Amino acid sequence: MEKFETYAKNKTALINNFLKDYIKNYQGHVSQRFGPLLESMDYSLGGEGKRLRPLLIVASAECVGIPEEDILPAACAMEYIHTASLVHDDMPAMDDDDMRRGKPSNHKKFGEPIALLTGDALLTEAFGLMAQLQGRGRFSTEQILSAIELLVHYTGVRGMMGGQLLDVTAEHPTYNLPEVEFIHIHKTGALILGSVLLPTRLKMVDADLVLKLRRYGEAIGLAFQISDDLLDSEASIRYSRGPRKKPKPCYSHFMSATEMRQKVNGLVDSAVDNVSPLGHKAEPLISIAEFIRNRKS
Ligand code: GRG
Repeated sequence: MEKFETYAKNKTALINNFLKDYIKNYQGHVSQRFGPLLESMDYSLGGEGKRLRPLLIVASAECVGIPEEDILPAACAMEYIHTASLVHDDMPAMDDDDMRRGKPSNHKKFGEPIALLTGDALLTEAFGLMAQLQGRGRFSTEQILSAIELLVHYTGVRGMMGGQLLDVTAEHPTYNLPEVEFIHIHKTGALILGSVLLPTRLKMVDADLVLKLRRYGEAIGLAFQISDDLLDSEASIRYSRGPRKKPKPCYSHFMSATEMRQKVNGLVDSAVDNVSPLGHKAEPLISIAEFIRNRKS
């Protein structure tokens, strides 16, 4: 089976080229006066991002039979949304983090007003990228609208933003493990599950395949955030983000590192079991799940 490193290296290069070209194209077409906003978007899109969500979209597309060149606008739209959430999450009103992707967080570099606009612009332009699916002649308008509806579902009130609301308003003395899990499933799991499911809106696929992908996406979505908590709890300084300033609802308040590791292993096993019957088409998804099991960053 192709290892995650090889798979990720090839596909990440494609994704990064698309992201760069998109900004470059903008730079040539908008007033120079808007340059600082594009520079700030480009800054946050760059750095040490793993591109996990676009990689999942490309891998899931492969599983349902959509070529990577056709799905790239949607994969990059998801990275725009994820990056928007990181920029806003780092701001003093939220997590107040000084570092992101191995460099100063957006507001530290550009100031709060530009950081706020950068998140807004990335979120908005993501839907412009989704509209680019139309130009390729491969997807129907109904399919594209259905993919946009899915993106709204997993990004908005019912997904990441709802989860973030609970995350920032959690009362630490009262929250418990089911509540932390509920927050994780929405705050982090939603975009991951949405990434796995998005290609199923762009191609006719049978319900059993959608169910297998859903179970895979739910399992790795939660596993990813638990592994994030695990990495946080084991590190004196968090990978590419620096020390945490504000307490957060997290698994390490309720479980030992060994228990968290067991939980991650159980979820990854279940994710792999769900897509293994799909054969070699599911190999990229399996290698991503194994990356989540073993990740150090
Ligand atoms: C403006 C779109 C938008 C959202 C506002 C701030 C917010 C609502 C949501 C924040 C959600 C959030 C940051 C959840 C944490 C998810 C998480 C584990 C991020 C780290 O993901 P990685 O490790 O990061 O994939 P890289 O940098 O590798 O992409």
